[in-house]
Amino acid sequence: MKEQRAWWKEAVIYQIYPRSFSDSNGDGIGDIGGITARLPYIKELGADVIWLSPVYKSPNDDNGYDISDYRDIMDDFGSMEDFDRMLDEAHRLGLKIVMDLVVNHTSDEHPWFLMSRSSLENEKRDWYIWKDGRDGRAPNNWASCFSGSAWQKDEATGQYYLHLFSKKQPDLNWENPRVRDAVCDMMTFWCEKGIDGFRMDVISMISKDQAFPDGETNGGLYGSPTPYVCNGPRVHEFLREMRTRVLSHYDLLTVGEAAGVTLEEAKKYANADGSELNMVFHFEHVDGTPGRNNPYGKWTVEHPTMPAIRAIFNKWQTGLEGKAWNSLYWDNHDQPRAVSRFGNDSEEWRVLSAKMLATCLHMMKGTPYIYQGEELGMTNAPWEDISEFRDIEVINAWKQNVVDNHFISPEYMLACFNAVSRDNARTPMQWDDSPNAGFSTGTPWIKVNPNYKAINAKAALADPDSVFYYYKKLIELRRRNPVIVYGSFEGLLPENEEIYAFQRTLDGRTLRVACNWTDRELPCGLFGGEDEELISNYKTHKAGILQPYEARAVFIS
Ligand code: TEU
Ligand code: CA
Repeated sequence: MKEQRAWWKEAVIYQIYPRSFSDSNGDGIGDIGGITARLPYIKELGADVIWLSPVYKSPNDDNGYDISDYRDIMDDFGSMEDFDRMLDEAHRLGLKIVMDLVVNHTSDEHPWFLMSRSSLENEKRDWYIWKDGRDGRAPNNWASCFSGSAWQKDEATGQYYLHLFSKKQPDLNWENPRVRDAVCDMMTFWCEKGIDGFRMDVISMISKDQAFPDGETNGGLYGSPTPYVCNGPRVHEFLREMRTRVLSHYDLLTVGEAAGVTLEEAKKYANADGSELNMVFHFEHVDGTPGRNNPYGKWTVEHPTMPAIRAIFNKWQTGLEGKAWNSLYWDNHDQPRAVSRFGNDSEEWRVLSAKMLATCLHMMKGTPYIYQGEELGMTNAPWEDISEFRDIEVINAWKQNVVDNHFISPEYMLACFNAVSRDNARTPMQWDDSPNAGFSTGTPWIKVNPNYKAINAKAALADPDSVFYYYKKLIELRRRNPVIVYGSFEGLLPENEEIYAFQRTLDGRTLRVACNWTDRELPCGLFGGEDEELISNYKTHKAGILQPYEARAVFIS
């Protein structure tokens, strides 16, 4: 099976979370000026595309994922002129820019919602999802992803509106064709500016089961909306419409964030026939462990095991082969730091295990995403008190589970936040060892990880053995070796609990990859004397052995 070539299959994407990337004016908040100044750094790394988390006008209830004007820039980040300058400069350097498209919901401060909530008769009433209550309570039992009910009663009319995220993020009603018109117009506005693609926020959730049935509670306080909002009845119809009306007119990278997506659904979203999107992000390797029946939802302190992670990746690698395209990621702004979660962030093993994880992911089939700081091996932060957190998910979960319901002990809740909270990804980018890690001359909006004196970009750029240069090499190898992009995938050593191994084959040439996920030496018979090494995180090898966290990618003869 010959894969069709495409630039977005060959590319590597670097994700920027603007608030935490680089502050150019000393107000403690990262901004567009900061990004523009740092573009040469991304160029040096070798990434081809930047995915920008939202930079639109927003009251920042959820750091920009609550948009009040899709055609303007957030005051904290700068102006539209600043944006245009950044886009020009990126293009001049040969970097593409992919925008975050957040259209499952808007901010409650968006003029559309202000009109919609004003009266039952307003022409925009039907742009959002309004329902009468049931016996003085919410229309159904659905939980919001950010704790509490997914419904908020609005005093002006006495009806409830749906918000699958915070109550300042009301869900748009995609059943209404005027809403779809407005979204398409807005997307065209950005495409005409010359942007290079869209990462579509929770795009799997835009079509709701119109019966709005109660969800299963599993003994919890609220029911799960997942089966009624993820991969809903009309989602593929809506995306095909979007393709016809907007996407097909431009040469874009499109990636859907697809909470709740299954392999079968992904084959539709990312169909190789190009009818919907280029690829989707699935969540199985980041929230499939320790398992969906955790009474505390996502909150856990457990480390996922390699065999569990491998089973998930291998299923997606072989399942989409020739039918759809994978996206590959460990880290993003919603996840804890990969080296802390999947690797080993101790002083002894941090660098080796970060390189091992990078090898494992970048040698798989799909388009790799790197999240700011991942290329430095940045780690989770030590959180000592609830007051240090900024994420609405953490703040609401603490209130619901600890303060209001005594459902989770404060000690355990804090341990869970240390292990998996999103703020681990949102501490400022560590540029150098000067105050605030060189992120800002003011007071950062969120605390800086105290390990910045050792872990920072300046130190990495001065050290040829750094995690940074290892990522740079992985990206270069991808450019020179089509087998990394287009080769078929085959899992190896399926019974081995500690070595993740697989191989890729193209035009009769086979690249074999083996990664030791432990801090011990392990026997491994996958490599022989004649092999030609592509990359490894060790300079010397031991015959028949993988050293602690050793990763190797080797052409076999
Ligand atoms: O995330 C949606 C989503 O399903 C999860 O990543 C979710 O935020 C996380 O699992 C909570 O535990 C997207 C954005 O990436 C996220 O930052 C936003 O908060 C969310 O949508 C709402 O726009
Ligand atoms: Ca700033």
